[in-house]
Amino acid sequence: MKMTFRWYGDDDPVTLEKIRQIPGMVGIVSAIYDIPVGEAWPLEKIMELKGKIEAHGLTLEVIESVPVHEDIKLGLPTRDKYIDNYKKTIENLGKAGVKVVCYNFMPVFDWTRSELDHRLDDGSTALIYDRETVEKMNPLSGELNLPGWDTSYEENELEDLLKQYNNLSEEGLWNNLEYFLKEIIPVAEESNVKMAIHPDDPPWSIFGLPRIITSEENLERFLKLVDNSYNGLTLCSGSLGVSKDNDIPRIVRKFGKRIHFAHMRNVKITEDKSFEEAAHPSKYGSLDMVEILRAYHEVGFDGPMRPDHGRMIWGETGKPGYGLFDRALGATYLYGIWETLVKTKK
Ligand code: CS2
Ligand code: MN
Repeated sequence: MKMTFRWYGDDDPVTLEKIRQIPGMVGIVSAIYDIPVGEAWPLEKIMELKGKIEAHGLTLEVIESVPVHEDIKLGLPTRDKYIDNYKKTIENLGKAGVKVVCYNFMPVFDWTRSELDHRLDDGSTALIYDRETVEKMNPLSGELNLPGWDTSYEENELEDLLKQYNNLSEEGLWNNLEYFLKEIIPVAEESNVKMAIHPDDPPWSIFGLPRIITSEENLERFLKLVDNSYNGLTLCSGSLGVSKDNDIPRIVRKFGKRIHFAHMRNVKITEDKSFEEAAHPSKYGSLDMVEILRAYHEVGFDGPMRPDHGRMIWGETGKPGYGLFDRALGATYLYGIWETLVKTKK
């Protein structure tokens, strides 16, 4: 396992200098943030990113994410142009030596929460998801703005986009995903870049939009769409783990070699379809983090792993879920468990 950390580029207050000082840290997960969704990423820009990271004694392990244009998810005739650009990006990433690309196939909205700074008993703040609040929310009102959401929509653009999804069922989304995979996976194999889809977060439909990367059964269906190891998973414990039906250690053991990237996050299920993000240690949430890591160890996982969202602690402010302190604590906690597993191996 290689311990990695997400870095949002030059504007991130969590600098590479700081990340480098986290014990056990070897790699960076990042992206190029100033290229509009759908355009190809030039090799020079990728090399520039890689150079910056390496100058700090770290390696560029994963690109998270190369976003998928909505026309691809919608299956519009214009998708082929965007798929060609996506292939070009994969080729360029391969040329730069990037081995893993994380992406997701969630219509319109990436990860969603109802509150970004919910105060927990210990005085820290965390991201939470309350089913009733989200059900009452109007995604067009702009009342919530999440770090993963595309905010570049012009007036009415978002509304029109949501309308286009009215006629798309889950099966329609599956078809569009299959079309996309059949195009890109051969290029990924050729470029030696492993594609790793991130599960939907939360793993159920929101705002009436279809979501399909949600369960063990659907992950299996996904992997069979193109049964090639370059078509793999980002296994995010926190995304899948908010549904009691998803047994994460079991999923890790089942899909083992098809998992190319591990996101470790603990979550506390507060009631059905409601949850709080918790500190990483098992005791604070609903997931058994040791069991999950034991499963990774058993399947011989040697890929990148990162602590996922953290709480805001010690007065830190910044991008919700992506401060330094709690994620650094998470990383060292995970690293400690891993060291124990390695050293006690019979
Ligand atoms: C989130 C997402 O759970 C997570 O890792 O922070 O933003 C995630 O990075 C994307 O959905 C991956 O495409
Ligand atoms: Mn994740």
